[in-house]
Amino acid sequence: MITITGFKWVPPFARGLVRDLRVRWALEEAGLSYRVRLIDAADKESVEHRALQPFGQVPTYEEGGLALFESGAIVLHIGARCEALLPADEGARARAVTWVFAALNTVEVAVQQLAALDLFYADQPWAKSRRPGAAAAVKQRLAELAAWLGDREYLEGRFTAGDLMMCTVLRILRHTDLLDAEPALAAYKERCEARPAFQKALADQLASFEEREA
Ligand SMILES: N[C@@H](CCC(=O)N[C@@H](CS)C(=O)NCC(=O)O)C(=O)O
Repeated sequence: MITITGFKWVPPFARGLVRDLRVRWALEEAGLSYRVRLIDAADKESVEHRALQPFGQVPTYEEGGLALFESGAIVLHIGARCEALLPADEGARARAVTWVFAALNTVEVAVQQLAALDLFYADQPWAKSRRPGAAAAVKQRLAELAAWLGDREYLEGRFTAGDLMMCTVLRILRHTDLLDAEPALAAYKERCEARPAFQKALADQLASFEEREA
């Protein structure tokens, strides 16, 4: 049985964004059954959790004797068992992997810097002065991504793990209006979110928070 980790509770601004969503979504696309171990702030500092995730974060993935961390690595591992995530054709597969890295290493870097300023440090004077530059960097990445997407439905024409990852990165911008400037990109994000596997993953993540508050 596959076991992944998520958080027992996060503040409302983070719900639906916690990165176990990526893993849940990939597992749903792959039709693999799994259980979710929900952890709290104390658990994430435990020796047991640090052995799974050296940085004390979620998600993690365990199956048999294998333990993985980093959402990108986990999604690619699941993708190896799911043609909907990683195409069988070698070249198409390499392109899908390329987009996973682009999402995490080129787009998320800019998006996360802005999100950190807005969501964690908004009241700090240094954050206020850095925000215009951070927003400009995101706008540039969004424009570049939109230019690539053009009239494609997905980054490589068909849905892949690259779209899964890119969609979850774009979702981090939901507290801003930056995606409004790129309607094709907003529509692309919504197309990815309309997938039944995403809907199930999101509903399950949100349900675990709601259950705790009921
Ligand atoms: N690069 C990691 C980032 C994981 C990450 O940032 N996880 C957040 C939740 S979305 C977390 O655990 N934050 C708590 C912490 O960093 O202490 C991945 O993609 O798995």
